[in-house]
Amino acid sequence: MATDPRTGPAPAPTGPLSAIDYSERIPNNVNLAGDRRLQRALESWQPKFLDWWKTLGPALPTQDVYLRTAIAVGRDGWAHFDHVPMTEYRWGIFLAERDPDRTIAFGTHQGEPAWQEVPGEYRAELQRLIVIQGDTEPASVEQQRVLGMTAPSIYDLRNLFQVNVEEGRHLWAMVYLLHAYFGREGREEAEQLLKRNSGDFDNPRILGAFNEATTDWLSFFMFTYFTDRDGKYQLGTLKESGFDPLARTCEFMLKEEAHHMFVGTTGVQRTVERTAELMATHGTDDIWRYGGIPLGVIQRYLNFHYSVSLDLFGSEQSTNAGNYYTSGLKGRWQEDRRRDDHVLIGQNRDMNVVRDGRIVPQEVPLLSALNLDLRDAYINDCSHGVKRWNKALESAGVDARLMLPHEGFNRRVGAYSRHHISPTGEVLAESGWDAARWLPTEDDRRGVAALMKPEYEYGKFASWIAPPPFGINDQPVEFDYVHLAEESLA
Ligand code: BYC
Ligand code: FE
Ligand code: FE
Repeated sequence: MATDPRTGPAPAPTGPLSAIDYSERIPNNVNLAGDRRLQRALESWQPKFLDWWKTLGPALPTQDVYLRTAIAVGRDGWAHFDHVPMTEYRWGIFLAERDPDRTIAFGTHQGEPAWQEVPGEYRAELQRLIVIQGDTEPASVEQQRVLGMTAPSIYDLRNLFQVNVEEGRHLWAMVYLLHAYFGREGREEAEQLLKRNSGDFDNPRILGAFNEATTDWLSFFMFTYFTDRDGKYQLGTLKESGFDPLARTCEFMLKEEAHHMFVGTTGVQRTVERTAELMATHGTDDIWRYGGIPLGVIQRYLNFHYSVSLDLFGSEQSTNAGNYYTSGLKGRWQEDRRRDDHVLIGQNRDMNVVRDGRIVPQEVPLLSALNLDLRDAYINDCSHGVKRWNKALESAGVDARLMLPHEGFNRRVGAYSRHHISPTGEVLAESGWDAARWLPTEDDRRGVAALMKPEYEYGKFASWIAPPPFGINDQPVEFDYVHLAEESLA
C-alpha cells in the first residue's frame, strides 16, 4: 500500500514489543519515544484529557482506588493491582503483540499482508470507524459520572471506577490511532472526542445509547451487561481488521472488556438474587417496602437497555457494513472460525421483515446483512446471562422469569423501527400502541432512586443487592477497595 500523502510516512514498525514503558509521561509499548512529533502531539492532548476527566469523569471525591493497571500485553501477568489516586492512573497506549506474518482474512484483500499503514483509498472509512468507536468510550464515563454518590458498596464503587478508567484508556487507544495514522484530520477528530458530550443538546455523542442517562445502579449494571457487550462484539469485528494497528489495539481492549462484562452479569445477578430472596420470604411481588427492586421493574430496565443496545448494530441491511467487509476494514465475529470463502459474494441468508402485519423471513444477500450477522451472535450471548439470572429465581422457589424481549421491540434503527412490536413479538397496530408500559416508568425510576443510598462501610451492601461471593484479585469482599476523600464521608 502506498503512503498516504496527507499523513506522511507511517510510524516505524515497533516489532513484537510487549513490555510497557512506565518511565515515559505516556506509558506505551509502541516505542513512542522513537517518534518525537507523535509523542509531542499526544503530550499536548494529555492535559486536555485530564481536564475532561476532572470535569466529566467520576464526581465522587476519593483519595485512591484499588485499580488494575496493565504491565505487559502478553498472556500472563498483564495486570497489576494497587491503590492509586484516580487522576494519577497511568493511562497509556497498549497494543497486542504484532504477528509479522499476519495476513488479511477476508474480503477482496484476503491473503495479502495486513496493512501497517492506512491504505489511501480506505482512509475516510477507517477514520470514521475509529471515531465512532472512540466516541463511545468517554461517553460512557460521562453517563456514569454521578453513580459514585449512590454506590451500593465499596466493592461496587471500585468496579465502577475500574470500568471508568479503562473506558478512559480505550479513548486513548483510539486517539493514538487518530494521531499516529490520520494526520491533521485525525488530531482534529481527537479534539472533538472530548468536545461532544453525552446528552448534550447541541453537541451529542454519535450513537443513540450513549446519550441516554445512566440514572442509577440498576441501569449501570444493565448498561455494562448489554451496552458494553455491544462493545465486545464491535471490538471483535475490528480485531479482524486488515489495518493491523487497529486490530492489535482492539485485541488488547477486549481483554479489559471482559471485566466490564463481569460487572454487568454479576451486578444484575446479585440484584435478582436479592429480589428473589425477598419475594420468597414475604410471598409477594411488591418488595419495595422490604428494600428490594420488584422483578417487573428489573424486566422493564432490561427491555430498555437491550432494545437501545440492539440499535447500536445499525440497520440489518447496510451497504456500509458490506463495504467495510469487502474492503477488509471490519470482519465478522470469529472470522477465523467461519467455514466459508470469507468473501461472501453471491451468498444469501434469511432476515426477518414485517409484512402485512406479520414477521416473516425474507432472503437477502449475506454481504448486505453483516450487521444482522453480528447482532445474532450478540443476542445469543445476551441470552446466557438471562438463563443464569432465571436460575437464581428458580433456586429461590420463585415462579416468575426474566426474558429478553423480541428483537423488534422498541427499535429506532433498522427494519423494525417503522413498526410496533410487543416484547413477545406481536406486530401491533398504531391504535392502542404504548411502548411505555414495557419500559421503566417514572414510578419505577423514582422507586429505584429511593433505594440508591450509598453504603460506604467496608463489607456492607445496600438492601437491594446481594453481596458477591468473592472479592477482586483474591482480596476479601470487605477489603478497603476505595479510600474516600474526607469530604465524601461527611
Ligand atoms: N445511533 O448503515 P447503517 C462500545 C447511523 S460500543 C445513531 O445501518 P452502519 C462501548 C450510522 O452511523 C461499540 N446513529 O449503519 C460500550 C449511519 O450514519 P451515516 C461502539 C446510528 O454504518 C459501552 C446511518 O445511521 N463501536 O465500545 O452499518 C461502554 C446508517 O446506518 C445508529 C462501534 O459501533 C445509532 N444507534 O453501522 C463503552 C464500531 N446506528 O454513515 C464503549 C464502529 C446507525 O449515514 N461503528 N447509525 O452518517 C460501526 O461499525 C458502525 O458505524 C455501526 C453502524 C455498527 C455503529
Ligand atoms: Fe470500552
Ligand atoms: Fe467497556
